[in-house]
Formats: sequence, C-alpha cells, structure tokens
Amino acid sequence: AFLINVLNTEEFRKGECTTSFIKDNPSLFEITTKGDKELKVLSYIGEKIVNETKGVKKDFDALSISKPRLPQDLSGTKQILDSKGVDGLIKWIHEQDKLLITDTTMRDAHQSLIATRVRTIDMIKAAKATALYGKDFFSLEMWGGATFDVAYRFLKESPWKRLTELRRRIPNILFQMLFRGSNAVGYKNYSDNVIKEFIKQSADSGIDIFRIFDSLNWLEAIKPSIDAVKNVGKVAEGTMCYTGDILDETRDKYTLKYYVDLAKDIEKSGADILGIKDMSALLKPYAAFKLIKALKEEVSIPIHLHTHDTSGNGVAAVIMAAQAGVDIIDAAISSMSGLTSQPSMNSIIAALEHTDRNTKIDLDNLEKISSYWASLRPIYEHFESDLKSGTTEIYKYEIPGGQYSNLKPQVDSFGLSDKFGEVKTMYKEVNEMLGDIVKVTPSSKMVGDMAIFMVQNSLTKENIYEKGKNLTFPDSVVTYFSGMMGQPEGGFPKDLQKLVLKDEKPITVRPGTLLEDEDFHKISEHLEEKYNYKPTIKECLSYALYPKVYEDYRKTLIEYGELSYMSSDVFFHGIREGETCEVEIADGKILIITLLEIGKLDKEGNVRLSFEVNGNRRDIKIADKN
Ligand code: 3PY
Ligand code: ZN
Repeated sequence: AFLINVLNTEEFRKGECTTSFIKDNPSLFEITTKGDKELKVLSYIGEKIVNETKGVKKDFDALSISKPRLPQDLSGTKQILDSKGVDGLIKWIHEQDKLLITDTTMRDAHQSLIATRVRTIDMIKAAKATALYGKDFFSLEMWGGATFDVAYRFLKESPWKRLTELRRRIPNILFQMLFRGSNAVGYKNYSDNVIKEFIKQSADSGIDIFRIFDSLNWLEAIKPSIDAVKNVGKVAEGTMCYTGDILDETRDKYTLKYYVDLAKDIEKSGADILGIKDMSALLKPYAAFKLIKALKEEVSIPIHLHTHDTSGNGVAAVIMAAQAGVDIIDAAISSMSGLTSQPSMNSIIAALEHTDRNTKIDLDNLEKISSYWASLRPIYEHFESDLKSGTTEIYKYEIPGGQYSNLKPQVDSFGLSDKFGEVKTMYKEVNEMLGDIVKVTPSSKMVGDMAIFMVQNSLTKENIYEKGKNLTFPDSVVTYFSGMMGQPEGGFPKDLQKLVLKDEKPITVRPGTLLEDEDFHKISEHLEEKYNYKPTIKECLSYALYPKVYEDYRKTLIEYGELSYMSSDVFFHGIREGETCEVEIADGKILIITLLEIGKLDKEGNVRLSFEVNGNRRDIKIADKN
C-alpha cells in the first residue's frame, strides 16, 4: 500500500523526486485498505487522542495477577448444583453453619463504584485466581443489572461473550445474575417471550442463580421470571427490595409485617431462595437482626442478603444478619468494597473467624485478588464519584448505590452542576409526592429523572399542578404513570397521574399480558440485511432489549473492529507520544503500535498522527471535533 501511494504521487510519476521526497510527503504513510483491521485500531486510538486525551496519559501499572493452573478436582457449589440439582443445593445450604458469601466484585461493586465500566478483559485476568482463591465462595454475582446495557453502550463489547469467557475459566463457583423481573436487564417491561428466552439463553451460557426483583416489589411482575427459571432447572432467587426503616415506628408503609407477608408470598410463588435487596443501604444493623430473625421464623427457604455500604454501616448490618441466622450474604473483595459498593468481604470474614459463622475462607489468598483489583482502579479513576467517606445522608435520600454515584454526572450533563444538593432534596420530595415508593432500577431512575426535571423547570410540589399542565414530562415518568413499569404499593397519586398522562389512560394489569410477542425471526432478518451477518438468538435478544444501543454497537464494530482485546489503559486513555502498546486483534494477531508524533491541526481541521505498527510507519488523519 505504501508503494501504491508512492506510485500515485505526481512528483514520483514525473521523476522529480529529491532526497527529501519521503519527508515532504507524509501522506505516503496514509495507508487505507478496506476492512483493514490495523487501520480500525489506529482510528480508535487516534479518535481517543485527538478528541479526548490530547496525548496526555498517566503512568498505569496494573498488577498482573497470577493465573494459577486449576487442579483437576477443583470443585465447589457449581458441582453441587450440577450433580444434585436445585433441591440438593438448597439442602446443602441448610446444612451449613458457616455464613455463605456471594462475591459481587464483577457486577454490583463496579456498577456502584465506577459506573459499571469494568471491561471483560480485566475480569478474565482475575478469573482463574478467583476460581482458585475463591473456591469456597457460594457464588459470584458477575452479570446482569446494568452490566448488560453498559457492556454494549459504553464498552463496545458483548455481555454474552463475557459470560461464556468467565464460565470457561471458573468451572467451580455458581454464577449469579441480577434480573429485573419483567424489565429483564432493561428499563421497561418486555414481552413475556423475551423474558423467557433471555432466561433460557443466560442459563445455557452459564448463569445458575437468577436474583429476580421488581422495582416496585410487585410480585405479579416477578412470578413469570420465577416460572421461567424453574423451567430451565436453575435457581430462582425471588427477591424483595428493602426500603424505609422497620425500626422507625412512625413509618407505617414498609413495616416488618409488610416484608414478612411479601416474603411468604415469594416463597409461595416457587422461589428456591429468598433474596433481600437493600440497594440503598437503608437496612440498619439492628433492623437487619430484627428482619432476618422474623423471616427465619416465617419462611423455610434459605435467605440471601444483599446490602451496600453507603452509610458506613454495611459490615455491621451483615454481622447482625449473620447473628440472626441469614444463610448467604453479598460482599465485595476489599479493594472494590465500601462506600456505594458492598461491604468488604475481607472485613466480614475476619470478623467471623473463631465464631460459629466462620466462613473458612482464606484471607491471605483473598488479598492476592484484592491487590489486583486495587492496581486496576487507577485506570478507571475517571469514573469514580466524589464520595470519599460513608454518608448517613443516604438514610434521608434513599438513593440506590449505583444511582448515587451516577447521579452527579447525570445532573452535570443537564448543566445543573451547582444544583446537586437541590436535586438530592428533590429526589426525596418526589418520593413523597409519589406516595413513598420502592426506588430501584428502573423506578429509581424515574424518580431521579423527575427530580432533575423539577429542578430544571423550577417546579415545586405546590406549583407543579399549575405549571406542569403544559409540560411534557420525561419518558420514564410517563412510562411509570401509565402503568408500564407495574403497579406500586398503595397505587398512584391520581392528581399527579392525570397531570403527567394528560389524556392517556393508564393500565392496571401486568404489561406483559398486553404486549405482543417479539418476533425474533423478523429481528434476525433485519440485522442480517442491515449488517450483513447472521445474528445468533442471543444477539436478537440484545436487539429486542435495546434496539438502538445494539445497532450502535454493531456500527462501532464496523468502524473500529473488535475492541474487547485492547488493554484498558489504551481503551480509555489512548497512548502518548513515544509510547508503545500491544493490541491484540480478534484473530489473535498482535499489533505492536508506537505513537511517533501527534501533528498540528491542519487547515481542514484534521490532525495527522504518525504511528509505527509492527515496524512499519503508518499515518492517519483524524478530524478534531473540539
Ligand atoms: C440494578 O438493577 O442494576 C441494580 O443494581 C439495582 O440496585
Ligand atoms: Zn446492589
């Protein structure tokens, strides 16, 4: 290609080349061939540099973690499920005195601390060490929730591939996912055939336990997912979300009785495990004791507690729950724990040593995994929130961990940077206006959207009925009031519903009973025609969940190729002048890339970048969009 460029040069054709011919003609190195993987990689790195980093990059030295050879006989909870079935696993749980632990590091921990951005490649590096050093974990929550959407939307990688790659390397620990009931891993209710097929495909790819919740604690929306999980022979963790404060007798909506009744209904619906999802870290230590004690008396399936550490009381809540007899708890590896994430697994393990709930997990081994994650965090630092210490403010605002760390950037993106405090106060007020609802994805997002909308439009709970008449409310708010997110405990406030919906009539049944089945065949044809490839059923499902996000991902693949093998320091920060990096392209081929020079902005608004790739000079031009 270089020769073709030379041959096409006028000076060369006229035989007028001088010794400075190459130096005077940098465009000779602009080598473009269609479908060129190398060019795609350079374009990605070039875009990063010209339009984001300007070549400025810190030194990152993420630790390489040992990739131990796994012993042939390595066996854990996965083998119990596979050999004894769901009932055998549940029996085994009941027989344990030790507190069982779910490691959330690869899902909720990074969702809550660093905006869900941890890439598959970084999880793969820790996979074998996790299999070995975490061999006594009950499960790994490593999929679902926001990770599915973010993988496509921001990381430009396939969440399905993440699941299969991790499953291949971690054969011994149960895999667990967070499933939003009828909202699947999305933000609205989907057709029943999408829910069923998603569960089937996830189970086929390696998910063993489905933690199923509904963002309004509406059991109707949870039941079809429990049935679908049972149909594929996996473990259904029917889950209730915790809100309010059962210790506060002045609050009479979400009382101990409310939770005990709901738990019994979840058990009756066929759930194998009862999940308690304390997404906003509101379950105070003594409330945890009281709740678990009562539930242990009233339900017979094992109880699995999920909490966050936003208030700083997370470890205490878990220890009190352990004291009251909880079977399984969620925690994150210490360097990925605390604040909006889960409480520290290492601290919990240490606290329980020499007690009858001793977890028997080796802390020195865990430290090796923890050091790896600690060394990785600087690469993701720009996604961290400003929160430096736990805050009891969370008891007032009731904002879920993941949303708390995301709300600030969302508020900033609306140009309301100086109004973060007002938005948080408004979040609380909106919750009151709605009649005190459960706030977790997607209902929490709706409350956040509404709070931002109110601050933006100077609305208050008094003036909204007058000022809001001619306003179009955010989509999520309209979806909520139309009943498409389900039915809240205590119903909708009628005045507000009328104001938001105007003439639209709300539904009162489960949306899935009204939605037509998704036509996967049609989706497949559409994708094949537009992108010239044969999609799998998994890819059709991804499209059914978020058509635009999925299509944008396909377009990125066309433009930049498969980026999932690129190391994260390059993916997020590009490279700087003089730096050499190795980039693996899909077929295992390695490109050794050095950035020789970042050129000046030319008259057309482009910047020339000169690289050396596997020993050959190659230049590209990137439009400066700033
Ligand atoms: C999710 O739904 O992604 C959550 O983690 C909610 O807490
Ligand atoms: Zn959570």
